[in-house]
Amino acid sequence: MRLLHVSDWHVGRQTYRCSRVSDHEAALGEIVELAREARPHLVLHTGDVFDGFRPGYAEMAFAVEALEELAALAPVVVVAGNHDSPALFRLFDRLQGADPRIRFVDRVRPPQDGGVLDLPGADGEVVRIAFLPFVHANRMVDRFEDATTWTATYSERIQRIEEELERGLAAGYDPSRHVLVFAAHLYVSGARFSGSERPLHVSEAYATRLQRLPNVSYAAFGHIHLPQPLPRRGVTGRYAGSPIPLDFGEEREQKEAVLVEAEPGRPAVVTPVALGGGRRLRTLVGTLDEIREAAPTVGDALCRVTVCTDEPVPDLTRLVGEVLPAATVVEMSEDCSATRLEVVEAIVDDADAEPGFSELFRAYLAERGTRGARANRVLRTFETLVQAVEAEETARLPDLDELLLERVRGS
Ligand SMILES: [Mn+2]
Repeated sequence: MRLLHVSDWHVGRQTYRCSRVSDHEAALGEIVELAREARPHLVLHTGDVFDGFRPGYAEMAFAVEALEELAALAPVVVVAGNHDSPALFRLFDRLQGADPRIRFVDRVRPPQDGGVLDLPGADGEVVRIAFLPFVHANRMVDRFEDATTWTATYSERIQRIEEELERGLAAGYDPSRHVLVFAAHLYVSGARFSGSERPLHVSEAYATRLQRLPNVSYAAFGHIHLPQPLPRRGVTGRYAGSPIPLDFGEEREQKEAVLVEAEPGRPAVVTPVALGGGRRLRTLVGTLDEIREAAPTVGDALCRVTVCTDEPVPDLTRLVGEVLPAATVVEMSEDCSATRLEVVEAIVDDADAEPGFSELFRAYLAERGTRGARANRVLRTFETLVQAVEAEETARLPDLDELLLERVRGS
């Protein structure tokens, strides 16, 4: 049998408030095209269909349409990720009726209650899949646990669930007929991140081991956005990763979907298939001339741009737009040497003393600069204000109007 494994679509995602609809259209179009060519017997989505817990109607329609296009080619099973709403998945599942073409697995269930499913493969084969949707650390998985295990670590609890699912996979297992698959939305310790995963949900508290992963032909994992094999020798499985780069941490990642050829009693053959993944993301830092030189390689990428200047340049946003005509600039900043404090003197006499407001502000300006006005004037004004507050008097800032004007001209 042939399996198409996809994951982490994050439909509805914005990058720096820039819609990613066109990128999702391109990437999901590629996935549907790949399914048309490869003719899988099953499509498995390992979670985070949506970016938000309450997706908008347009996003729901968009994702469901993509799943329907896949379902026209093969049955589809979707496992809930940490970004997905289990309640919404339950509702979607209910609307499918008794013999659904698209199944939504909302949460961890015991094997006999939907935790393990038998689906038809090719030539009388049976694809037997165990599901491990995302488990929040603070939720009870009551049907798996008695009260004595509530204090176990997340990893230990997941291990118990995996053991239970393994018993379900093994019940009546026929090596000449059954292909075993494990589908999870889970962080496995040792996997490399993209940086766009929700930080808490890839923290050490959520790290699990693959010690007790059921012995399956293929383990389909979601949650980590960088496509990669599972971090353990002897386990055949992959994180399919997200189909588009979701954030600037993923600039250089090759996105993919995974095709798996599996036969009963044989190791699976796993083939990652490269996806174009919509527009690329680029971070550009340099002088305007350097950015102009890089322009041919930038194309229609989403860009984060830092322009290095000697003096504040008015109208910089327009100038950058002119040198990168096809790009979408989602963030623009100016690194201007005149607005940075060049010399940071050690003013603190007593090394153990806490730094005062002036020292902290000076350090901030030295690091971040200002948005146009000269740094020394900004620092002087700030110090005048601090002194006025300390002396409980009204500050006189004869300089302020001029300073604001300078800032306006500068930006
Ligand atoms: Mn995700």
